[in-house]
Amino acid sequence: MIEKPRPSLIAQRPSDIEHRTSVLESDFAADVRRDLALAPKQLQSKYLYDALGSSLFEAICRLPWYRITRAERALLNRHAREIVARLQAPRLSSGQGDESSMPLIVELGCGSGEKIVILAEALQAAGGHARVHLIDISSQALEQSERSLGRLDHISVVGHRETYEVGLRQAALARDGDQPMLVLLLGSNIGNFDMPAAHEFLCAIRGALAPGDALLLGADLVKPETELQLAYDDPLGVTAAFNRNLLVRINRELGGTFDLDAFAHAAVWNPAFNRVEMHLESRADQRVTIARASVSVDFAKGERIWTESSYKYEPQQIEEMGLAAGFVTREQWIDESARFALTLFTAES
Ligand code: AVJ
Repeated sequence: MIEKPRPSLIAQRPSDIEHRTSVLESDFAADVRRDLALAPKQLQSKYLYDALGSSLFEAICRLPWYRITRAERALLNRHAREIVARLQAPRLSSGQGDESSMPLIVELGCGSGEKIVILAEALQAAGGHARVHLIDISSQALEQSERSLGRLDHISVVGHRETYEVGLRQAALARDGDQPMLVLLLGSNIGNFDMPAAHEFLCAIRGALAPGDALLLGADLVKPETELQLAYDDPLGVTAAFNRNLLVRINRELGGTFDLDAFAHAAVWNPAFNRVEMHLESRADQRVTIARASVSVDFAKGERIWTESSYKYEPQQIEEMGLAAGFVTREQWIDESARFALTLFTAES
């Protein structure tokens, strides 16, 4: 089985920030061109999140069959005080708590910002202050998160419209000295990475942290296939719209000629890899041209474009992934009904 290519790093110095939008856009054409030439054909899942795609994802989060968001929200509500208490405790490494050093909270893939608001409110209720850095590929998601956090006192907010890797690097640069840091990787966003890439990414997070800092990881667990099918191919067709919108985006932004009726949404549970795969399946032999990616692509009837992987985990496996990247588990909270785990790690020296 061929693995999806790892999300590429965008070469970028801090002085390039004013160009970052155009960098992201020219990447889209180059990535589409490259990934549709692979066998099997692929498209990177990060491109699902244009403005409409982000709204469709928000709708998915409200579907009764997609339980990740609600399960995670319930766990966060229940344990927010414990989580933020860790931020206010004296640093393990320094041995001395400096009350003037504000904790830095970094959320990778903040989406609508609903989750970080729960933690920020708990921090505020405990009399704490924080600097929050939000990283998301979607400008709509960033604006929404900034707005909801902006209502809170004692919380400063900086947004980065970036890939995780670049955003994490930028946020880590903003850290001063002895500031305690908490990184949030929630919603099972880690599930989009294949195992080697997930390891590499957790190592990159660990590299941005100091001993005693924390990582809060939300990850969906392996569950019966029928439940996964309903979660990723819902009866209302919202997930199908979310997937097929990628073709709408290519048509609009890159001058593509995809006929939407000629591609069907497919969600496939791959038990060998413990992942749900989303594909777009060609309903006919056809040729598609994408002008601004300078490419023509032939599809056979039944041929698929692989657009996303959503890995599912065993609780123990999540701990092992953390351990392999230099973390130890402090707590693991599990919603047994939805089969979802929230794991709080700390960075070890
Ligand atoms: C936001 C990547 C965690 O994989 O479950 C929802 C995206 N895809 N339905 C996931 C998604 C199809 C979601 N993540």
